[in-house]
Amino acid sequence: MNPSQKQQTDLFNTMLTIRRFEERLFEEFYAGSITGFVHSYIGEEAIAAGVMAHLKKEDRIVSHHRGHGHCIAKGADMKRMMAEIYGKKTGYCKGKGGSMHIADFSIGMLGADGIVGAGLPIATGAAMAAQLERKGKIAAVFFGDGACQEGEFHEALNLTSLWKLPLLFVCENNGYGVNTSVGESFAAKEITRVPEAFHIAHKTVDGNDVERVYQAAGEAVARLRKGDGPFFLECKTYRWHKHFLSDALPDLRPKKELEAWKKKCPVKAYEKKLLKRGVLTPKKIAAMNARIMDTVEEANKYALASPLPKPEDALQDIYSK
Ligand SMILES: Cc1ncc(C[n+]2csc(CCOP(=O)(O)OP(=O)(O)O)c2C)c(N)n1
Ligand SMILES: [Mg+2]
Repeated sequence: MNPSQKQQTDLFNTMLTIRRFEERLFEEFYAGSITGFVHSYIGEEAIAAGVMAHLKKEDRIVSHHRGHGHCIAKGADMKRMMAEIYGKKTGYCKGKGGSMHIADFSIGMLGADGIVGAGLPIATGAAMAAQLERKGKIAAVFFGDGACQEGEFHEALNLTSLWKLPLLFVCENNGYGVNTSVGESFAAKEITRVPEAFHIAHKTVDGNDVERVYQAAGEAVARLRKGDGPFFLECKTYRWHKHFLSDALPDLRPKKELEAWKKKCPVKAYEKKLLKRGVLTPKKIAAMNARIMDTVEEANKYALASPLPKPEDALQDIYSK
């Protein structure tokens, strides 16, 4: 299923929005306005854009520690996202969650998680709820290659396969968990051998090619909505920045490898393709970029001007005391 011209423009717009949002965030982070953890999604934008293009507002997703792209693509409010990352009271979790805990149930974004693999059982539950609700809803879970080494991964594969739950597994295989490569840490070598053992249909695509992701996700979502059980989509990609912005550990990945992947920038590559096809023009791209920059700037100003939560509110809105 090929995207229409409007869908092509939307895919590009989503990727560019994620890129500009994070670039602005980095400026503030390095200027010292933001503290704590920020894991960058730059380089992996095509996955969130290509998958989310097939999800409805009521479909539920679960993200992971590198989750800004998923939030934006699912339609989260950028002001509340930015405020949360700044730790401000106007943020999605009133400033108590930060970058790794942005959730918006009203758009089906069930949240992100700092615990590697912890989103998988939550998403399994969301898929079970969708099955019980019988309204054709599905769930999707985003996780890294590193999460495939966790017990929850195998539990989620087992239960979703046994009970034919409508869960789309989206493995964002960027080749590394922090500085450890998949080859050094994963005995099965090819991740898809594992869902295969659980009789789960799967596909591996170039995660930097948004149309490849879009097509594969489209086929997967159609199967899920028909009730054919879970689907495993592996997207091969690469993160451009070190594990998290303030990480004291140096980036030990080979420089040449990073440079080669940067040449495969998902945003630039698609821009080139859409210009060649005549779907976009330099003028239209400039206008889109200006619109996105304005929205990002507005979100940043909102976050900067927002108050911090009060110390006496520390025990409010939490699940246990
Ligand atoms: C259960 C658990 N183990 C270890 C960590 C520390 N940790 C945080 S992110 C990460 C790497 C995760 O790699 P991957 O799942 O491939 O995601 P990526 O960062 O590459 O996007 C590790 C080991 C953690 N947060 N939770
Ligand atoms: Mg990884």
